[in-house]
Amino acid sequence: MPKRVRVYFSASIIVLAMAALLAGANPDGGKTPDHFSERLHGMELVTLDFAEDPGWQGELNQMPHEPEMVRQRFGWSNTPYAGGTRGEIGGLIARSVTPAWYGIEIPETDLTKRLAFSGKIVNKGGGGEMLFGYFNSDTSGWRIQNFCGFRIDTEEFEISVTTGSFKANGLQYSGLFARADSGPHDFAFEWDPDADEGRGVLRLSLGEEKVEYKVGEELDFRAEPTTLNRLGIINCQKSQGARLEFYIDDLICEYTGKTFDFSSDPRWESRRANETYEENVLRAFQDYGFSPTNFAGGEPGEIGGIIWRWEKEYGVSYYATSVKDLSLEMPLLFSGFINFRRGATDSGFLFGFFDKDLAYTAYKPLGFLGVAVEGPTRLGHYFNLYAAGTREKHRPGEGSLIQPDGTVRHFEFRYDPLKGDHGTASITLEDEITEFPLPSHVREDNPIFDSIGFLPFRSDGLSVEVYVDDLTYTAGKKE
Ligand SMILES: [Ca+2]
Ligand SMILES: [Ca+2]
Repeated sequence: MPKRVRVYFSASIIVLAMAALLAGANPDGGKTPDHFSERLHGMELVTLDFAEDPGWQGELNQMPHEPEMVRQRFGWSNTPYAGGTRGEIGGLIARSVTPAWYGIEIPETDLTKRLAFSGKIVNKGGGGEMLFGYFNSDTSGWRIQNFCGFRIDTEEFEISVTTGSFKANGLQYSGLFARADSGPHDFAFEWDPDADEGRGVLRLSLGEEKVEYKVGEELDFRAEPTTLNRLGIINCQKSQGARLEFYIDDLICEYTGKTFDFSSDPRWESRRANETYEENVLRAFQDYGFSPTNFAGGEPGEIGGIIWRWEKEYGVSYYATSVKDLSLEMPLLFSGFINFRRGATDSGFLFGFFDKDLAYTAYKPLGFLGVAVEGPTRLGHYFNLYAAGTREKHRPGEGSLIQPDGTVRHFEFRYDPLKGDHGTASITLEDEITEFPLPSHVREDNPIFDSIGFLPFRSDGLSVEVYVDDLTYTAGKKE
């Protein structure tokens, strides 16, 4: 991950921001009258800097667990499994959220260039998965940020590209490629940025099979910031799991023109590729709540952590504090700073006002008003409205995009009951404001909110790591 300067927000700046809000500052800079701030005068606002544990209530939010040992055993191997002469790369690779890789440095490149490599490969099975291709030594994640190559497991094969801005696309399929008993095979991978009228095509051949995939129907992947500086093997950074055994030989890196028969140890760089380490981020073990860290604000102490997607059957999971009978007839607000440190395809969370009794009565939470962070693979994660009455949810398709890049961002959620036909939510993320008129069915249900805080999304899936600090929220009506 590139180092970023952490913006240091002092308490006084927050007070000024609040003063501006109460004075009637508008998202558009105050050009139009905004009575929201006047209406807020009747409401009690609470601001927390989380310097100490605020004593919020939690259910299954922090689940003590033993770490699991991850044993990575991949790199150069003095074996002949992939079909070439003795000496190859590969071994046993385990899934874990913690990155492990083995690769060779290449001159920095991006997706405007043709990127290709070929060789021999054998998939010996075992149940895990691995990625091979061009990547960036400083990035991680699932899907891995800055990647161009393929992924194999024991059931499917995937060719894919992910930009530095977390936009991903690719093709998954099963068949000969994935079968552990079918190799070794010759393979050739290619990213052709000029094909399909410049939108970019991924190609792969393996043995007799050939596939081609057009990635750029909705997005110009070449125009997105992407930095690739290694070619090699990376573990799949999902939750922990079984190990895949595979080997690659007679590799040709077409980008540098180098060939490798691996007859002797090439001494490529590695990170945890031949180590045994403790993995604490384990699937379905929630670990969010008060945290003494300072990822999201200037002073230590914040709320958040690791939030897994979740099944109703696992029980109720939340971390929240009480608010006093808030409803959609009242102006509502929460704001603060957020650091979305790690995200994955098929991960997300909710933050906002909710009704504890209703939140878990349905597949998707009911009785909720706030923000959902979730999104489609090809674009990343949206910072989006999630509103639900007592009968059904309302989740519009688009909001601001938020990247899981470790940046501190300011956010504000306003709900104005008098704006639009049925009330309007305005969500600000940094300098981007999105307005969402509420649908009539949510307003008519008029859910009552007794809590504000974090809720996991359903259903079962992967995790995010996220922190919130210097939170201001509507806690009730003034007495
Ligand atoms: Ca060899
Ligand atoms: Ca703090």
